[in-house]
Amino acid sequence: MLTMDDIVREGHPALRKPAEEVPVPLSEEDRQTLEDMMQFLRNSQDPETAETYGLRPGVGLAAPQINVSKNMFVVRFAEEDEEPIEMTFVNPKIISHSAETTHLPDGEGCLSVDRSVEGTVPRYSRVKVEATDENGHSFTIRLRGFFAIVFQHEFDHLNGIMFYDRIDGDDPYKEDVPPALKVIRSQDDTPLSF
Ligand code: SB7
Ligand code: NI
Repeated sequence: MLTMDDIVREGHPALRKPAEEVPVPLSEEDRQTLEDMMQFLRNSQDPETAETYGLRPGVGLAAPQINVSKNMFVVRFAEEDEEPIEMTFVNPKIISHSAETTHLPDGEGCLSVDRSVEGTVPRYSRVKVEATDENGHSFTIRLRGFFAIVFQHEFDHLNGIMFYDRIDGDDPYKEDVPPALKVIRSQDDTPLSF
């Protein structure tokens, strides 16, 4: 089982290195790594298990954070009174994003960062993503709200970007600056109907 000891912290080169494409179909080892990562999120979100093993709760985990330099991450979170959403993204690509930007009012944190960093982390409000799941099936999904923000935080890890890189050094609470993102098509400002 993965614990906080498996998570690399700021200063570790794995967090700054662009990750490698994952061969599809996934190897048994890569599938197991993803399962271990998802189990870490489940454990970290269970107050009792988190307390027992000293886990910080997390809604996402990217492979470079456990020193596996591969383009894959897992996300898990629950909206009030709903079953948690669990999703695995392998070789994700951002096809398009909204013009509109957003941010979390209380800023962001990271399991690889053992301090709080204040400031606005600009994110796109909506992203359209193409990726492969743990079974090697490709899918396209449009994300908005908190999910879109978490996706962009994890996607950044695959490119060696930390959330605080996106905070303006001179004006940490500056808003509405479009975040630089690698996009494979173009800007898509069509409203989403879901
Ligand atoms: C706040 C927290 C996260 C994403 C977006 C906003 C995830 C924190 C856990 N991670 O360090 C995952 O990379
Ligand atoms: Ni992080």
